[in-house]
Amino acid sequence: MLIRTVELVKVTTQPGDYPPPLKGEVAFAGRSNVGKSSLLNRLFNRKIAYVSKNPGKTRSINFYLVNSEFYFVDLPGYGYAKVSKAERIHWKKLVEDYFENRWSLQMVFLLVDGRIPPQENDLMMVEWLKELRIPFTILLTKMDKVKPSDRKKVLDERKRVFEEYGEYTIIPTSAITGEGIDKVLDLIFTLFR
Ligand SMILES: Nc1nc2c(ncn2[C@@H]2O[C@H](COP(=O)(O)OP(=O)(O)OP(=O)(O)O)[C@@H](O)[C@H]2O)c(=O)[nH]1
Ligand SMILES: [Mg+2]
Repeated sequence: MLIRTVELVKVTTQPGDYPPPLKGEVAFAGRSNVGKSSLLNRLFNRKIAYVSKNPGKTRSINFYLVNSEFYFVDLPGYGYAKVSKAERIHWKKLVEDYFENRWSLQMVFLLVDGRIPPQENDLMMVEWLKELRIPFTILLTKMDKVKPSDRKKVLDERKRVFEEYGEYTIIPTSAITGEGIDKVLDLIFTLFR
């Protein structure tokens, strides 16, 4: 299945303020600056999600309508140090409501920076998703920055860390080279079929 049309149909900062559920929905979560918006653009094959060198750009939940049938949802990033306590609390409320009440959510793609070991807040996300029984897949981002000679070691190490939590699919990706993009799209369209 191909992505034919993409439209940003809803930007929300209010818990519960979502568009009507459709045939399928997946969401993209991860630390600020991990590359969520860039990966979405690559999946969509167009520059529609806002990308910046400064972290903390996506503060809202952004719903992208794909092929008039499905949503790909860009979640606000976590772990950005320069965010106030009030904003952190708001983030938690917003994402918590989405995770707990959005019954049409089928899978979360948890983006983790492939260049560095998973951080404490990444592992907290894993715990949280497990607790909520939301199926998730781990996407290692920015793999173009991992030296080919380190690649095997990096992949083995990441696998070892996440295996402590359960059996999860881990897909290495890059918004630059397009690595992993077809795998992610295949997985999504298998879910939506
Ligand atoms: N080398 C490399 N850089 C990337 C990749 N993906 C994203 N970046 C860069 O990382 C920075 C952050 O990318 P975004 O896509 O805005 O990250 P985000 O997760 O949406 O960030 P927030 O919206 O702040 O949560 C930008 O400078 C991107 O160009 C990648 O696959 N490879
Ligand atoms: Mg973003």
